Amino acid sequence: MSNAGSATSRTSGIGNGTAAPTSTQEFLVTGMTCGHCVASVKEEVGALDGIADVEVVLKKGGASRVTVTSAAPVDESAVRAAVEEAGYQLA
Ligand SMILES: [Cu+2]
Repeated sequence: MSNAGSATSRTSGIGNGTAAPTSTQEFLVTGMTCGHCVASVKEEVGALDGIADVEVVLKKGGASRVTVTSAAPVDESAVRAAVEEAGYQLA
């Protein structure tokens, strides 16, 4: 698996090496305007394999921050597809 990610995704290192299997990635999503948008994105992204949690900080008319927590890093292309399925775009 390659790490051909983007500047908007990263794997968190909580500072103590190998113990924590949890990956946190952030994505910026445009086009969201309300709680329904947030719910749609959470539902679609949350349905991806291995996703433990999806947090969305809504920014109306801008790029909303979507934080994805999972056991292992998730392919950006999978997140992009899920976001587009919900009707929005990765910034
Ligand atoms: Cu909405």
